[in-house]
Amino acid sequence: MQNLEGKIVLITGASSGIGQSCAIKFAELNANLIITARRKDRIENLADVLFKRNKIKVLPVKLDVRNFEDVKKFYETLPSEWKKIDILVNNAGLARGFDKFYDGKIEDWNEMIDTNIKGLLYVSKVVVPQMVERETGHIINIGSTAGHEPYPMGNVYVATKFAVKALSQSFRLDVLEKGIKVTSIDPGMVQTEFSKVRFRGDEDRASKVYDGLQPLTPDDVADAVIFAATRPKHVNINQIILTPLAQASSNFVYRKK
Ligand code: NDP
Ligand code: 8X3
Repeated sequence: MQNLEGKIVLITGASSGIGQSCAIKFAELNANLIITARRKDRIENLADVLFKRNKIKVLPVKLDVRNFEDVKKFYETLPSEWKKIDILVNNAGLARGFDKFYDGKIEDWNEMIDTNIKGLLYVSKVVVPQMVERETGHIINIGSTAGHEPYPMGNVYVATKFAVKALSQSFRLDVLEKGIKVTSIDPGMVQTEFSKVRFRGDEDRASKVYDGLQPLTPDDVADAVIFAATRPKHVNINQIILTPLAQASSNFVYRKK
């Protein structure tokens, strides 16, 4: 595996799930990490663990990706040795609610759109110009199988992940001539805090989502991220779609009774 020693990796949403697993795996490859999320205690604890375990530099920064002024300030106030970010993992995201669109809540829609689409754009807007200037870098967006095919009651979440797919493809076209890589990692069902967040803390309902099948783990997804991030300079992984064995697509899941 390629060593990423000296590279700077920024991961959004590193306090849990896929983002946290990515941080652990990038640290194992000796990259230096900027880890962000809103839950400061979690990213500070993770930073401590990774610093002690892997002897890398880790900068935990509290950041809500929905607020452009905060995102701008986050980048502007980074110590200069941290500004040359080599790999950006746009992972922060969430689903809220599971309703027919006509029963959906406006505040849920806004939260998903503001986080999954606008947050990804805001972070990319502040981080990518230095990649363009240096003519190097890699943007890795976490999409979803939901960005390929809608599922009933997925509506607005699905739309945000279709948007992520469109943005990944658009970013690729826009930065091609600058030698910057763009990858979309599109998982199916991964057991993280995702369903707990979607159902606002209802653990019972959240665990039922994975009844009768073995879901992906966050490490499975992080492995795909690391694969994309460690290809030779001339290779761009455009997209990886990975699902549990029991899930053929967004809509087709086999559950053992
Ligand atoms: P988790 O809920 O475990 O993690 C989500 C992460 O996003 C947390 O670290 C959370 O941090 C962060 N986050 C949410 N909102 C914000 C915000 N406004 N600002 C900054 N950070 C935020 O879920 P997953 O690990 O599963 O989700 C990660 C990504 O993977 C998401 O984009 C999701 O859509 C995608 N995905 C998940 C799948 C699944 O089945 N789990 C499948 C396909 C894609 P904090 O709350 O501390 O801010
Ligand atoms: C998140 C997973 O099952 O809602 O993208 O499509 S799912």
